[in-house]
Amino acid sequence: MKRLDLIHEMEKELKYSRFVHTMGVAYTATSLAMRYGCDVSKAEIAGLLHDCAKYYSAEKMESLCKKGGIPITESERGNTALLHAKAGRVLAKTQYGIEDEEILDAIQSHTTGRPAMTLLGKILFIADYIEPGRSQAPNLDTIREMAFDNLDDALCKILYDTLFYLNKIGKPVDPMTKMTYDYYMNLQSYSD
Ligand code: DGI
Ligand code: FE
Ligand code: FE
Repeated sequence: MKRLDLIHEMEKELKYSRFVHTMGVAYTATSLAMRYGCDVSKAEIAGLLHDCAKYYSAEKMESLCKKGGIPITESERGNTALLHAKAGRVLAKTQYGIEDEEILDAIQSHTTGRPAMTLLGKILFIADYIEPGRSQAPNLDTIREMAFDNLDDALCKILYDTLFYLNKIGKPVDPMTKMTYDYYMNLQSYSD
């Protein structure tokens, strides 16, 4: 699907505030791609499609994952906040014709992250957190500056703040979020 068609599809598919968030993620991801030498067009597509499954029911998300051959973990079952990322991967491929595995992987990991993400994966994960429409998360000014200075520092800070926030509101941390955090904190301590 062409760039303008994808944007038009998202405009039709998502509610207005989610569409504006989506555009914010797309241009933040492209800015980070320019900064770090990642494919700008792939970053834009990943940004445009990352939340494409956001408004499906949990049942529909689960059936999409099944159709796409993507296993669901116990902690994901019934949890749309987590499932929309995996379901989004399947929809990006089947509905929007995306074949690029790196884009599909980035969409799949955009909520929890995963160990050893590609540059595109990290960029999408970070862009989703810092796009201009976000205002609730703590330390946003610092993290936004960090993202254009040292991508892995920004990644660790986001993961740390996310774990802290989930603990504070008493939501269970998905094992993948914890694994991602451990993986990147470990890398940081070796590079110091
Ligand atoms: O889809 P967005 O709102 O743009 O952002 P997102 O895909 O990063 O989803 C954020 C939501 O996901 C937010 O409600 C917190 C939730 N979340 C992120 N990591 C975890 C999590 N929820 C649980 N239970 N466990 C996690 O590890
Ligand atoms: Fe999302
Ligand atoms: Fe998002």
